[in-house]
Amino acid sequence: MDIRELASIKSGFFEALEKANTEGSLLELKGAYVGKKRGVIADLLARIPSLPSEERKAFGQSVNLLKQEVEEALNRALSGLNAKKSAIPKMDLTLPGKGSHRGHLHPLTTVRREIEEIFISMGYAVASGPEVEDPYHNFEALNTPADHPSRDIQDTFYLEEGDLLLRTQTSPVQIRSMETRKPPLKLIAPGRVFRRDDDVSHSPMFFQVEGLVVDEDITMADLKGTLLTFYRKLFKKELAIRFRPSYFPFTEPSAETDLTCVICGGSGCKVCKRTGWLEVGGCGMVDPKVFEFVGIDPEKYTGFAFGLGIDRMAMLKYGIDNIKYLLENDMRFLEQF
Ligand code: 2U9
Repeated sequence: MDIRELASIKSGFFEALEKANTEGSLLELKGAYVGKKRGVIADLLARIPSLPSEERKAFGQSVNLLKQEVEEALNRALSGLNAKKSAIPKMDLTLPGKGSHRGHLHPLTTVRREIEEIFISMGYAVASGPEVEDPYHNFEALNTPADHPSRDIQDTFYLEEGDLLLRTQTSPVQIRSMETRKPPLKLIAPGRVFRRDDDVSHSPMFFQVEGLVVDEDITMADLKGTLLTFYRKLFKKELAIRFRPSYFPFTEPSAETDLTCVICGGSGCKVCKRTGWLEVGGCGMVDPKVFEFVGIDPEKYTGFAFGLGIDRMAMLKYGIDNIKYLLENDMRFLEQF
C-alpha cells in the first residue's frame, strides 16, 4: 500500500459522491468509506501496525487526511440535501381541503325533465325538430296565412340566407311528425323558440312544450282532463283549471288555460293580480285545415293540442319574478338550486 493507492481510493470516493444524490445513497457511501467496522478507511488504519516502522507515520498521516476530507465532503453533501428539503413549503395536513365545486342541473332543465316524465307516464312520446325552420312548417301548414299578424317581421326572426326563420313555436315538430307517422299520435315537443319580444316576462328566446293527440273520437273533455292531471302532477297540489275562449289559427275551438294560483291557492295575491287564477298556456282542438295540410282525414280523426312555457312553469315553481334570471347564467342565481 502506498500513497498512489490512497489517491485512487480518494478519486473513487469522489466519483461515487458525485452520483449519490439521495440521503440513503450518501449514508451508504459514508458506511462504505468511514464506517467504523468495515469502512475502507478503517481497513487502512488497521494495516498501520504491520507496516515497516519508517513508513507508519507518513502513511498514518495520509490516511487521516483522507478520512478528514471524506468526512467533510459527506457532511457538506448531507447538509446540502437538508437545505433542499427545507426549501419545500411545509404542508399542514390537518387543514380542511378546498373541496370541489359540484355542478347541478339548470332549473329549466329540471322543470323540462319533470314535464317530460309526467307526459311519458301518461303514454306520450317526446319529439324534437330543427330550430331553423321554413315558413311552410312554421306557418303555412299551421293554417297561418302569409298576411297573418304573427308572421309580421316584428314577431319573427328571419335569417338572411334563404327563405328561413327561427321557429316561433315548437308546432312545426308536430307537423313533421304527422307528415311521417299515421294516427294514433300522442306526443310532446319540448324545445327552444324565438320571438322578437323582450320584457320581464318575455325573452327573445324561451322554452316551450307543446302536446298533440290525434285519434278517433278525441274530444275537448280529453284535453281538459289531460291538462288537469298534468298540472296537478307538476305542482303536486289539488289545483283546478278553467278554459276561456280564445283564438289560434291552428286550433278550433281554442282556449286559454287558467290554473288555480299556485302561490295563494286561489284566495288572491300579487302574482295572480288578485284573481286567484294564473294564465298557464293555450290549447284547442286541431283545426281540420291543419289535418288537410298533412294528409290526415279530418272526417275520421280529431285531435287536441296545447302549448305552455317551460320558463313560466319554472318561474311559478320556484317563485322567480323575472324570466331573464333563467337565461343569464349568473352563478349567484344558479347556485340557489
Ligand atoms: C299542431 C296543431 C296545433 C299548439 C298550441 C297553444 C295553443 C298556445 C302558447 C302557450 C304559451 C305558447 O309558450 S307559449 O307562449 N301556446 O297557446 N299552442 S294550441 O297547437 C298546435 C300545435 C301543433 C299541429
